[in-house]
Amino acid sequence: MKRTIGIFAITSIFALALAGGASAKDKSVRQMSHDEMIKTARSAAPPQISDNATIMIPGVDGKLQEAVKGSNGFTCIPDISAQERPDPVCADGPGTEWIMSVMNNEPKPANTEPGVGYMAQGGWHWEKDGKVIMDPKTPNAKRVKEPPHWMIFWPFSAEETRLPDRHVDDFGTYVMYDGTPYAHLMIYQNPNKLPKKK
Ligand SMILES: [Cu+2]
Repeated sequence: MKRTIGIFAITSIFALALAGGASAKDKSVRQMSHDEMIKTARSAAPPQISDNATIMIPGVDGKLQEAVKGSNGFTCIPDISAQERPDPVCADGPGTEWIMSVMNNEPKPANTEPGVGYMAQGGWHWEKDGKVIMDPKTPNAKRVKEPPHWMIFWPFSAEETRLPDRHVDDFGTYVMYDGTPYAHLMIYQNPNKLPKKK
């Protein structure tokens, strides 16, 4: 997951979409119906998690609001990066605190214990010199589409864990945003295709 541009950006993009009309090719969240947004949000995680999750979707003002009340402590959101292809996420309680901190541009995440998050449709991030960076406005930042993955939200250290601080091609497990309060573990394995437990 990348650092998002925040609620204000989502709001203004939403307004732009309304003014400019929808492109037929890519269906971003702002062009979706209420039900399509819910379906997209749920697609981030396996059904045993997303079926009973709380669903938050952007209202007309762009701000997230609860569309479905869940029962398992997970929350799913249809889009976090406001790109042309949505990147839905489902996360548990601490994971959702982490995501909300990113979206609100807080200096550090609010979760006090590790959280888990699923992005089975992949996500977006920005890189410079091979390393993932938090600010998409960094000069010469390159946008990268992430494959399906899941995450553990805790400030892992690449040095202490001996894990890399960047991905190789579309594979690997690595510490994203290493050395920052938003460091977290990225696991490039499709959470919707995990082997069944025996
Ligand atoms: Cu990430």
